[in-house]
Amino acid sequence: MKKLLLVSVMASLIIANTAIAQTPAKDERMHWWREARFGMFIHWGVYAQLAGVYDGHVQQKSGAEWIMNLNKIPVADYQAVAKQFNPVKYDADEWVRMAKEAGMKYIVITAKHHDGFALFKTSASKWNIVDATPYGKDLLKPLAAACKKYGVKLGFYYSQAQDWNNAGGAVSRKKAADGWARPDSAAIDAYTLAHNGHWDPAQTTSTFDEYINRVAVPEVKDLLTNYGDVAVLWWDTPTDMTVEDAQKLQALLKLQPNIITNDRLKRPDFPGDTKSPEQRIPKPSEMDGIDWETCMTMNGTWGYRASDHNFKSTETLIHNLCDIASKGGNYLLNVGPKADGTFPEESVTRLKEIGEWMKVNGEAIYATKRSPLPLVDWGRCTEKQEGTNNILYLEVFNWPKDGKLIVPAVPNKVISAKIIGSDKKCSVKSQGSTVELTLPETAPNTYASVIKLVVSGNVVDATAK
Ligand code: H79
Repeated sequence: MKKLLLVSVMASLIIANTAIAQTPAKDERMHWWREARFGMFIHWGVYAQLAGVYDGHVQQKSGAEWIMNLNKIPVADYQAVAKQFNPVKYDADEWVRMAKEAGMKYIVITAKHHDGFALFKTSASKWNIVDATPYGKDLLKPLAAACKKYGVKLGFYYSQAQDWNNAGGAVSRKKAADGWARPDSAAIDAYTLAHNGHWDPAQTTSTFDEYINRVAVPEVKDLLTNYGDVAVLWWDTPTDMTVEDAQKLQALLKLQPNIITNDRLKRPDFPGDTKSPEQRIPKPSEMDGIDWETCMTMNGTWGYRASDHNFKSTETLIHNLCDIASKGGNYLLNVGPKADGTFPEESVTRLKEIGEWMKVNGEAIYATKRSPLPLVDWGRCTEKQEGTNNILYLEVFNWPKDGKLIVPAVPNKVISAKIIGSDKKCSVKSQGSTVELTLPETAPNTYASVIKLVVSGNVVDATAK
């Protein structure tokens, strides 16, 4: 047992060292990402055509990008859906402009999700936008061009292991969360149990190893070769991956020496650069000294589900962004475009409103560091160094009714206090290590009002550890 452990520790050291030898220092690679704080996730593919409806059944819950697996749709039937996928209204320039105006600094798009459908031309498989749909054009090429034009970084999500259409791909065995099952579900259930999750014989005409060599490796090579700079490779669900499989994919990353990857290639030997909490914001102490990014849906699904209008409010989304920044993380906020190539109306409105807030208050988010303050009940705090001074951005969610805002654990001399985007006065009184601000009666911003407090010297970290 001890020997095994030693071998595995040595193996991870070798892996880590190779990564360091091939790429610039991590701090250098991570620089833009640590300043960016806010990005757009895009989940798009053939599932958008179904929009959460299969065979008359309307998916009531969760991810519509899982519809093929949840409903055990036969491979041939799912591939027939692609014959209708024709996103003639797709305008990559418009998408990137919307991300940019929302204040997002990078985009990560599902180049291939678990259904195996490639949004790009590849010779590794016919199951791609050019060969399998009437649209017939690469979707990532114009996106890469628009990202370059607007100075937005482009990243690719790639489901390296799960692939429900390309033979040999892995399958995670899941049932519909809303309890629905096909009439033949008992037989299908038995079949999936006996076939490592696969429900269609067409999925097993090849081995997982062959799938990695035939599909995943060449497709990732295509992605890292044909689209200019790729800022992020976002792996997902390492189902059935071996260390050897992961090494083959990891080796391709040298094609993009500055690329940043998450921790989902294969656990635990391939930690990547960033941790990736999904649909949750970690506790302040959980991610100390770690680069992390919370990915989250605006409603209840990643891929477009026509019946889901249950969107988070703009206020919640802005509060989430502040919360994440105050804990030192990034927010990767999802949009699930429709099959015609347009964003859902609810997403467009929210992106616009977030953008208006960011235009005024963005300095409280970009290039800031986690809060040095203990938890406060009025909102969140981010921090930035400015020469020998320290800027505390106080994002006030609950505007004080009595006009007094208490900032604890700041014994430093206060240099100035200003409400961002407002001419109204804000006076300051320091008492020991407490700063008391006297604020105007009403909050200047409906979502979160930011006060920029400049103090002399460093604010000592007083967060609960
Ligand atoms: O791409 C998004 C998800 O589809 C993917 N990761 C994010 C970024 C993901 N793959 N697997 N998982 C998340 C974990 C498993 C989730 C499941 Fe379910 C629970 C599958 C079936 C039940 C969520 C709920 C997806 C479908 C229903």
